[in-house]
Amino acid sequence: MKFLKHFVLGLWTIMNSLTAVMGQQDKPNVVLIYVDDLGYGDLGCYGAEKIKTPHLDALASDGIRFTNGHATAATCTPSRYSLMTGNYPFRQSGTGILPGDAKLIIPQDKITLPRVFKQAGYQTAVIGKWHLGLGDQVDKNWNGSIKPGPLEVGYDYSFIFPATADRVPTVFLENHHVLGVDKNDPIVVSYLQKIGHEPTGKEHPELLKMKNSLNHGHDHTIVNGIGRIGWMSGGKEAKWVDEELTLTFADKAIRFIQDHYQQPFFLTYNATEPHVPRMPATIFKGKSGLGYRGDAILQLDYTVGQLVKTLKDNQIYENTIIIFSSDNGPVLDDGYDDGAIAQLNGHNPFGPFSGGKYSAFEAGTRVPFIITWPKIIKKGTTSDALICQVDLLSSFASFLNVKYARGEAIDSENHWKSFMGTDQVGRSYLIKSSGTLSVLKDHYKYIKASKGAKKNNLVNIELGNDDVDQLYDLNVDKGERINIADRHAQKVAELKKILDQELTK
Ligand code: NG6
Ligand code: CA
Repeated sequence: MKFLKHFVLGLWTIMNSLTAVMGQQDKPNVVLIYVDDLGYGDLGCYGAEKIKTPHLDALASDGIRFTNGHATAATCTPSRYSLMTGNYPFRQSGTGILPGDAKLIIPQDKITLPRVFKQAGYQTAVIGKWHLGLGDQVDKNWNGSIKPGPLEVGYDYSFIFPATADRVPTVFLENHHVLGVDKNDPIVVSYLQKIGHEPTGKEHPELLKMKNSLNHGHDHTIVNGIGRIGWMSGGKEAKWVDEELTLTFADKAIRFIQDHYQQPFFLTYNATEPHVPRMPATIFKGKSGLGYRGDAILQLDYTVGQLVKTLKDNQIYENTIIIFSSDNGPVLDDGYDDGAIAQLNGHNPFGPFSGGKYSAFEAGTRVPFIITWPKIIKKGTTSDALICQVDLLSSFASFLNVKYARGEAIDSENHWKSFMGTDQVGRSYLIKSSGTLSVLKDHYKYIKASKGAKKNNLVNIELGNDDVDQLYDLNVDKGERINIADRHAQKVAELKKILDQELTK
């Protein structure tokens, strides 16, 4: 009897651990490729004809191409904030575009997207652009241990740059440390005044290999022949070479996949293309015929091809979910004279939409959105479901059976079925933040009246602001040209009410 009991107990334990192991093995890997300033119309699979993106087009034909996929905001930091926390950016102040020395804005004690995966037993890594702040204060020692950062909000490994490619410090951080720190040449950063003796773009424009656009700024410390926003001194060995940025990130990502192919992993690959300064690797320079912006997109496409190839080479492509999207819409001149306008050659990064980066109009937030999972998702489909990056957190939590406290990630909804292509509806509505707030519901778009500027003249983009309420019917007016608010007072009232309710949550 005693023997039987032991035998049964033993068998039960073995069975349990076997299912646990099987469970882990069955869990799909997840690679989130989150890119910077790529427009709805920038990819072949979204209608671009002047630019060739074969690897991204192949990805789209291997899964679902979404036509109604959104970031929550029209700039980087707020969109990334939502992706990470599952909250709209308007709920927390200080979520606008951050300087390069900002402190971390992601709460450390709440659920985050990478924490969902960690709690489900995944290995998690972020590689690429961060732009969510580092440390607990602005004033920090860049030569020591810098935390909190990605590791304190859910990643097991990070290889990042702090903010944007056009902001100092232009250095890589691996986990808590800047790479290439030299105690005899300490890195000092300031966003208040010039420090050190490095030349600036303002004083020495003759040293620039790429000119700044007039009045944008980007004329502080020169690094690698490019003027940046902010001042930096020291760190000669630590400063990156722009032409090597993507090769460096791609190399780290490929290694991460190779090292973790036997266990489930969540890799966030935050590409920097086609954000300024566009300075692709030499092999891509001049390749697109559209200037460095086009070349940067070719480089991005190539990198995606390399990541997919690595997954295939390790026989894990079939059971890997790849999510591809952009943090905000496109801009041509965002601070440097890089040929984006002069060599546009008829390319239309904005697709059928108005506005662009910084704008409340659709091109600001409606972005390419592709999901593949060869084992499960039907190949070559298109979905018009209303989906948003803020929902990845709740959807993966539900899929992986991860629980989090009520009151956290309050804007993140479970739209797993839409992400998997089995539901064609998606959200009932979405709030977007870009200066003013807007509500997207069915085919209607409401933009709240605002005193903000109508146009950002520096970048030549309409911001979508107006001092009266705007309502557009996107079914017939994707370009948001004909304001029908006056004729549809009831619709305006309905969407306004939704917004008011959201604002008091
Ligand atoms: C803006 C910069 C722009 C870009 C952007 C951040 C000026 C005039 N323009 O303030 O060049 O760096 O910030 O882009 O300073 S984002 O994609 O990271 O949001
Ligand atoms: Ca961006």
